[in-house]
Parts: sequence; structure tokens; C-alpha cells
Amino acid sequence: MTITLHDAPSAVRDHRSVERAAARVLLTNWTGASTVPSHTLYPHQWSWDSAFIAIGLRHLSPRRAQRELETLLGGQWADGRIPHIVFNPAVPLDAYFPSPDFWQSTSAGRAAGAPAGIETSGIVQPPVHALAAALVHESDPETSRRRGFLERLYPRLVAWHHYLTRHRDFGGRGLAAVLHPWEPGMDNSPCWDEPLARVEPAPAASFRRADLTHGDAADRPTDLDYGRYVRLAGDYRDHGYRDAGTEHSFVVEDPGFNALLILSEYALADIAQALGHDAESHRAQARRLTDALVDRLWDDDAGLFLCHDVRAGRAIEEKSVTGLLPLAVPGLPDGIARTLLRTAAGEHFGLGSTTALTPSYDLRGHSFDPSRYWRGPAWFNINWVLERGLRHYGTADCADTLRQSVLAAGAESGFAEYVDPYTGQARGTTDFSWTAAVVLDLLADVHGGGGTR
Ligand code: 9WN
Repeated sequence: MTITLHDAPSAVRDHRSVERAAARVLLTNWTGASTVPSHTLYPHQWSWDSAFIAIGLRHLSPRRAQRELETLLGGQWADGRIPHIVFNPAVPLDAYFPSPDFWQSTSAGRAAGAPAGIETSGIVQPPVHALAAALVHESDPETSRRRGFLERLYPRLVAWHHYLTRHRDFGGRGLAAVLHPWEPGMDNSPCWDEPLARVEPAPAASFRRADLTHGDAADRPTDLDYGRYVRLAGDYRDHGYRDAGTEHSFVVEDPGFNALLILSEYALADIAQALGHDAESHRAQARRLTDALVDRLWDDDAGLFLCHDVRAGRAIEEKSVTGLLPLAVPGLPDGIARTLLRTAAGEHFGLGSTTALTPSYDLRGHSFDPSRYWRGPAWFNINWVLERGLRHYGTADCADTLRQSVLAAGAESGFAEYVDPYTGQARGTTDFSWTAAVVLDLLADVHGGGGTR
């Protein structure tokens, strides 16, 4: 099938200046050991941000990209979890909420193995890290080998995947579940509305949001939703961040989260092979996860994967871009891959007809809003993943066109955090690190004639 996207504006033709501008964002957001997503809105190190950042940073400095991932893994817990935030102690407590004094990882997280000397959050984010590590290694295998980069990371990444598959399979269905809307990285998606409605919000007076100082309230989650986020995180903390033996009120199997786990499991196989370890067990695990994803979350009528509310025991009938992300997973049944391509290009996501970048949520959905966080706007990291899917299952032309659209919208929006899917207008903050990073990576593809992975 052919997906025709809008012609990329002329600005993108000047690749060198786009490259320089993207590099400037990453250099400015580098703090000496890692990169902040944004100095204003997100002044610490975020887990999946760092993975995408490393993927772009490797084109500027493979050494620095290695460091980015090493710093993040310095915050890993003994149970294998990679926390969604590693806090920078030099940043004032009131610069971001929830701050270290809320998470109390070094005390409340002790039983789960939180590191003693580093403050972190206690929840996780999507596992893009092994994929990032493999790509960073490929960009400069010699330095990587000299520094023992893969040797050091491999056991940690294995422990991370074990944590997700052993501690987080709450549905008993072979998939990792998330316990908080921040875990799948798409915080305010309408997919969470139903499971979140069962959560008693923490009183507004019990916390002070820092995001509204830098972000427009009309774009950000509501106070009511924030109260629920705070309640869920506080309950998890108060139970020592234990997964087993605790009643969790929000338990969801998310297709995008699991798709990224599968991509990373395949990357772990490549890493194992490079180190002379057993690669086949990782490939077998990736295939098992793919079977579970298809068996459990595919919905033929909807034409995409749906989230599953484990507590309620039913599918969440919302079309979110998370349900398209498995398009990047190798080995999907043909019919499913074809349907996903059709859904991406159809009326619900409009890719190539009404939108140039895939929106985060159903254009026809009852909760669609082109500006509000994860309820409609297009995100750059998500479109980077989908570009890989289009390249794998679609045509080179449609993947090239999406790539051009990411480059154009990234540069023209000032490397916005996200954009209006219809107009490409910047939303959220600008000079956003992963936007600059995926632009750099796709530019390198243009110059190098396509990546190897
Ligand atoms: C909570 C940092 C993070 C991203 C998430 C995005 C947003 C945080 C917030 O920013 O989440 O983790 O405060 O809203 O939703 O995907 O990793 O960029």
C-alpha cells in the first residue's frame, strides 16, 4: 500500500543547518554526565528520554552517548528496575514535582534494592535501552570494545528485562504490565481514563505542581488527573515499591511498552552475539513476547492493538498510537502488519492525508485534543519508532516521507516537545532533547542511505 505524505517544506533541504541546530540542543542540554529532556520543564535525567537521546548523541559523540546510558544505569535498582527519573542533586527540590523527597527511594525503596547514594523515582518507563545500547555500540565499535561498554551494560540490561517479565507480569499472560500512567511514557492518554477513574485523587492541597510554571495549563494534564498520579505513586512508595503481594489499583498491559521490550530483546540478542554469549535465548524470548502481544492485545475490529485493563479484565476501547507501535516489531503475522499500515493511513490517524506525523490519539476519538498532552498531538520519538515500522513492513517511499516530515517538523517547531498533528505548530516546551536526537538520527540515515538495524 502507498502512503502519500505532504511534501516536506523547503527548510528541511538545508540539512546541515538542521543538524547544527539539533546538535546545539543536545550540547546545551548536556549536564556533564547525562542530558536533561529540557532545562525548564524536566531538569533531571529521564529513562526513555535518555535512550532516545543516546541514539541521537552517538552521531555527535559515541563516547558521550555511552556515558548517557551508563549514568542512567547507575540509578538501577538491585531488583533490576531502571527508575524513570535519576535526580540531579544540584537541582533545587522545587524545580520539578514529584521531587526526591516525595519518592524517598533511598529509604522506601531500600527493600527493592534502590541505590543508596543516588535519588531516583520508583516507577519505570518503556524499555528502549538495549536497543539504544546496541545502536550506540554500532556507531563506534572500537571505542565501545576498548571501554568494555557492552560487557558492562549487558548484565544490567538482562536484569532490567528480567524485572519486567518476572515482576511485572500481573496478568499472567506473558506481558509486562504498567502500574502508573507515567510508566508507558504517554502520561495523559485517554487509554488511562477508565482505569484511572477508579483511583481516589490525592487532595490538591497535598502537592504543588511545578509543570504549570513552564507549561501551558491547557496543554498539560488536569489537576484531578495529577491528584490521581500522585495517589498511585504515593501508594506504591508506601508499600516499599513492592510489586508482588500488594493491591495495585492501576494495572495495564500496554502494546507500545511491550513492543519496545521486544525490539530491545532482539537488540539484546545482537549484544549477546557480539560478546560471544547465547543470543538464541533472547531471540526465543522476543518471539514468545510477540506471540503474547498478538494473542492478548490484537483487536481485529479496531484494526490495531488495544491496551488491556488487568484489574477490570477487559480491553480498553480507545485507539491510541501505542496500538500502532508494534509495527516496528519483526515477525508480525502479515495480515496484522497490513492492517496496522491501513489503520495508520486511515481516518483515525490520517498519516499521509490529514496529518504528516502520526498523532498520539484517534483523530475521531471523543477525547481528541490537538494540543493536550498525549490526547492528540504528535510526538517525535513515537514517529521515529513508526518510521522503522514503515520501513520494515511498508514501502521505502512512505518511510522516507515520514522521515522527511519528522525532520521538517522538528526543525521548524524549534525541536518542540510535541506538535499539533494538523498544523505542525509547536506545543509544550522547545529545545527538547529527544526531538533533536531523533532528528539527528534520521538525518544520519539520509546521509548514510538508511540504518543497519
Ligand atoms: C512524567 C520527560 C517526560 C517523558 C514522558 C512525558 C513527560 C513527565 C511529566 O515528560 O512525563 O514522567 O512530568 O509529565 O510524558 O514521556 O519521558 O520528557
